[in-house]
Amino acid sequence: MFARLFAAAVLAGLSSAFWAATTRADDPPPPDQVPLYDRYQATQRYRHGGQSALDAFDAERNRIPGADDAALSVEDRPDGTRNVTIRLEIIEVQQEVYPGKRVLFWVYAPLGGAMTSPARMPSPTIRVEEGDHVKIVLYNTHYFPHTIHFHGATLPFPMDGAPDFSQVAVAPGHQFSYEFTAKNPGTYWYHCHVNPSVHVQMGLAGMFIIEPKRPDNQFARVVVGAGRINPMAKATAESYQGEYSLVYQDVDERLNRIALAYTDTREIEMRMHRDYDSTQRRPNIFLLNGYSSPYSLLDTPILVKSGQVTKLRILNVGGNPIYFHPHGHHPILTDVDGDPLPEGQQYSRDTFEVGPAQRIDLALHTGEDGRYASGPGVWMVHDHAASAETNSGIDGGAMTAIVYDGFMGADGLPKTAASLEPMFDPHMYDGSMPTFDPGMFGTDAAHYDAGWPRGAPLGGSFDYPRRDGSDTGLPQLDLIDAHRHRPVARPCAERPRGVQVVHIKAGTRYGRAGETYAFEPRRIHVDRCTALTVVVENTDEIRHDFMIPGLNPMVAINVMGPGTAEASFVTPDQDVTLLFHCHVSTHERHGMLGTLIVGRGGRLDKLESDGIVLTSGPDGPTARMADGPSAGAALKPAASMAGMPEMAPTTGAGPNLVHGTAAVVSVLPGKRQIVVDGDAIPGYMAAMTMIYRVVSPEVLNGLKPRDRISLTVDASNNTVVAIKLLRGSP
Ligand SMILES: [Cu+2]
Repeated sequence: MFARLFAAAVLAGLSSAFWAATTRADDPPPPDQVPLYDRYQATQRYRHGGQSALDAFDAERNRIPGADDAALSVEDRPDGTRNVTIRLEIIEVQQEVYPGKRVLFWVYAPLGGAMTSPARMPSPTIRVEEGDHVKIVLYNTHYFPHTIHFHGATLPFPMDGAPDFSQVAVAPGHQFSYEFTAKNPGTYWYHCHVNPSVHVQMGLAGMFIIEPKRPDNQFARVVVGAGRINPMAKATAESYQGEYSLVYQDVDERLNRIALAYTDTREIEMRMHRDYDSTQRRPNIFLLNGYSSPYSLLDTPILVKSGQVTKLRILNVGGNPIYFHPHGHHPILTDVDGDPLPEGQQYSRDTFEVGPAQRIDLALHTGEDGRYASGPGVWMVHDHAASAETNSGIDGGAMTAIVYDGFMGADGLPKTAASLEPMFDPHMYDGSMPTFDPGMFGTDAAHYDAGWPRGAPLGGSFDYPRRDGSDTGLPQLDLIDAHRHRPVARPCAERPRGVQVVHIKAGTRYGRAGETYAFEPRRIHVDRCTALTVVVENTDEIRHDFMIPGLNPMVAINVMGPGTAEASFVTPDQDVTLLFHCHVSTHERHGMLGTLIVGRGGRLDKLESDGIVLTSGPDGPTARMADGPSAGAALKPAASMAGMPEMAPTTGAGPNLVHGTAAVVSVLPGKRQIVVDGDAIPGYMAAMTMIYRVVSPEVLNGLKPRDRISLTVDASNNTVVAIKLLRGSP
């Protein structure tokens, strides 16, 4: 059974010096030094093959960014087939689907690493080859039961993922392995089958592709999200020059809001599964590969050249049909629900209807052939259902474009007749911005609302559907808030005066009413300036990521259960109360946190004011203090702490500037915040998605999502003081 222990006191930044100093001999080496080849058996073709085999192999063995190495393994078998093991967990993500609109989703995600997860909408595109011995392990890290149903795939009954029918649904904290041999190449999908009218619509669905068998067929088995498939598997490359997976989904945001608005898991169950009536769902958001316009255009432009044929795999996850309409082109229908159509039954249309759960594969011919393709340009591709052409009723929707060679701009947006820049203004979608240039109506934006007649409507009053506009003020819960993770104390710099060991249990069995996951105990007393070993026993069959964010350097223990892992550090030489939590944000939100009281403890109010609410009720017993070895025997951690790079001062000191690079996720000038996918800043912060505060909104001027930036952070208060746009931004 898979039960890898992974323990490290992680300095934010994962500096290799720190790793070298604190990891034990049997610990894995730092992630950036792990050769990834061992996950695959290099084929003879790769060892002696040409460039294309090499490129394909490189793409296949690419690390899934943010995932644990165990998320995917591929092994050759003597009979020429392969064992493919994919480990998925369930993560709650908040995704900004169009400018200013953040929506909570549940997604399957490749097993995450320490403090990171490659989760996004839609759930990953999974690709296997005909004949593969597929094993997909579902780790239910979520607070509700879930399964995986491989829709359309031929597999044994116990693997059907139908709760109660073929299996007991996988309970929170547990795992289940779906094992089958991949048959019948084609485009399928997978989704949760527990309360599917809710769980599928929350995002628990992704594309599942079975590739035809070919010798030395190397391709990426797990594509995070969907979109461009590169490299193509061999059979596709025989007939096509490009390939895209296009996953459509409609969202009734009122459903998704429930999971964000409430924290008691009993209340979420009641409101989502009994109160919410899915027969009255009213989709207001329309996603292509997890985004709406204009982000969908940035995320999945269909890049083509004249004279090519591009394979489009289209899946409709939503509750209503989609009407796929590419401008200027008549693609040819080649496959329906995974089954290839005989040549004589293939046909072209300009609008394809795809019902819920259905898949179609299209051959998109590009160029100017006078019949199927109208020539180079930037051709809109959208769902022609009227509501699906909008973002909550305002022009937008599940839209992308066929972008010909030479029409893609350096900013990642196609070269269009007018600038697409205004589409990125959140005011466009909150109803506060006039649709057209006010000059057209003889006024300007400042006077637009003034002096209308506002008389009675002609023919008497009438009603019409209005956007409800109730979309402000959603908390951002799943992102890593730099402020909340700011250091409040640092280890004692002196030689520790004592040794303590604390044991913390983690798992579903420690949850109280309304919780799913919890630690026990939740309140731990330790002495000041003591060499402390924290032993985390995870009794679940999933991972927990114990973390003390306020300690500088941070302590994190990622432990796959059932199992035990530990880390050592020296407690601060001050009376302070530190929060510890599970870094899997869903676990923290629903109860998995506690306090480490150093000496007489200190105030926690600053941390609590950031949205963390400590669970009420009687606290558990204080930690059991083991009879530790003599002080001299356990000083290794202390010595390594002393060798740490200088960190941000805890209090009072002046600015301590650190520099890093990042990609912009979203810009929130009103809140003086920026959300970034940050690269690691050695000695300061690991690579992760972060919300930073900025010293002033002006710092954010001119920035837009996807810009590559360099940023200067005042580490003493985790505030961004300067941002520079990097050249060559996409
Ligand atoms: Cu956890």
